[in-house]
Amino acid sequence: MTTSERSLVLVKPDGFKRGLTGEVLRRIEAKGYRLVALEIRTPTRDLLARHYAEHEGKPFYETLLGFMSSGPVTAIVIEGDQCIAGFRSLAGATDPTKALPGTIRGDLGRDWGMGSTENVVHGSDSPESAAREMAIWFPDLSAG
Ligand code: D4T
Repeated sequence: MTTSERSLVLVKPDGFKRGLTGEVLRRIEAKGYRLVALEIRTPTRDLLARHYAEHEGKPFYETLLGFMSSGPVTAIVIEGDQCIAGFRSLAGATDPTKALPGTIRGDLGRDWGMGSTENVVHGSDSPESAAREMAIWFPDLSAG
């Protein structure tokens, strides 16, 4: 049985600035996931407050929003069998220093000591998060 699904991926401002969008797309396509939508934009604080609503009030919230609104990001919708969990595996652990080699964060990220976790990419963590995040970043995208 296939369980084709969609996930929201972001190449965060650190990854965009370092020219890593192509490398992230290469890994997504090499894995066999399909690109459904792609847009470069600098997110507003309002959009980020919706995206990171679950983290409001946490100690890292303000630095996280400051970092994520600091420049362009590449927002991508991917599609494929179990691509939500699959992309999380490709991305690796949240802390780029601890992320395993072979993963995007393990190969391309490290702790830059900027006060915020600059870990190259974001990927939705559940079907519910994916639906919520795609509605925020790509409100005109049809569910199909
Ligand atoms: P995202 O959501 O960006 O894909 O990352 P994760 O799913 O791997 O991690 P998360 O939701 O727990 O954290 C969201 C975002 O906040 C930053 N962060 C997180 C941070 O700056 N300091 C912290 O202590 C934590 C836990 C990094 C990712």
